[in-house]
Amino acid sequence: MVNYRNCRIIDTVELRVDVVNIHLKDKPEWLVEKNPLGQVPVLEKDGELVRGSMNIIEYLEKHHPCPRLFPENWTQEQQLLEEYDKIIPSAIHKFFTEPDDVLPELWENAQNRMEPLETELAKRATPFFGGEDAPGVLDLMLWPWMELAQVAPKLLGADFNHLKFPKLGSWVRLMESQPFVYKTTVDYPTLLEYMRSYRCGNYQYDMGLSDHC
Ligand SMILES: N[C@@H](CCC(=O)N[C@@H](CS)C(=O)NCC(=O)O)C(=O)O
Repeated sequence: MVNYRNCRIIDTVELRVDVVNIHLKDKPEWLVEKNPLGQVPVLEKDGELVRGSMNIIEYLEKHHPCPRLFPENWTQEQQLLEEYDKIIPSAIHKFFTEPDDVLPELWENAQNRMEPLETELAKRATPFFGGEDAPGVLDLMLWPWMELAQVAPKLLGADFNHLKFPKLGSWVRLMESQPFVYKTTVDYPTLLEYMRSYRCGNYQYDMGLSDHC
């Protein structure tokens, strides 16, 4: 039982998993047996339960060390990820729930929160957060939020601002072209439709799932 974020990691590690998608507004009773918090993701392997996306990545790194997910400077990267996790997801989540009239303000706020990502990419001077050639764990963990950030501004008739975020914009294009992304991703129009339906209280958790995990 995995979620959106971990699907990309699992595809990168090239593991075979049986994915059980959960309707989070109509959860099966057995979910709390797997995770008392009633949350996804949970990975179950030979009776062992691993809960939470970071714990799952650590588990995969330990049991499937090839390809290596964690860079040498993982502690430093982890701090950065924790920092981003405090500001980016909460800004994006609001687009699912907040009324139309506050959307422009929300987008302004979300863009402000993305500025550290642009600065970090400029500082690193590499196409990926993980370096020159391939995405690292930071790229993988940030992507789901940045993917939603491509769609969220469309709710207010705007677009992701590539002029304001040139490095992040190039990174988005590069990430879109990664096989593990397009193999596990729902296309932007479907994602937008999902966001719109969620905003109306119509929770379409199965939307776009036929070809993806
Ligand atoms: N920090 C946790 C967050 C887990 C989480 O918030 N999961 C959400 C879905 S992305 C969930 O299960 N929400 C349903 C609920 O809380 O009832 C992680 O990264 O695994």
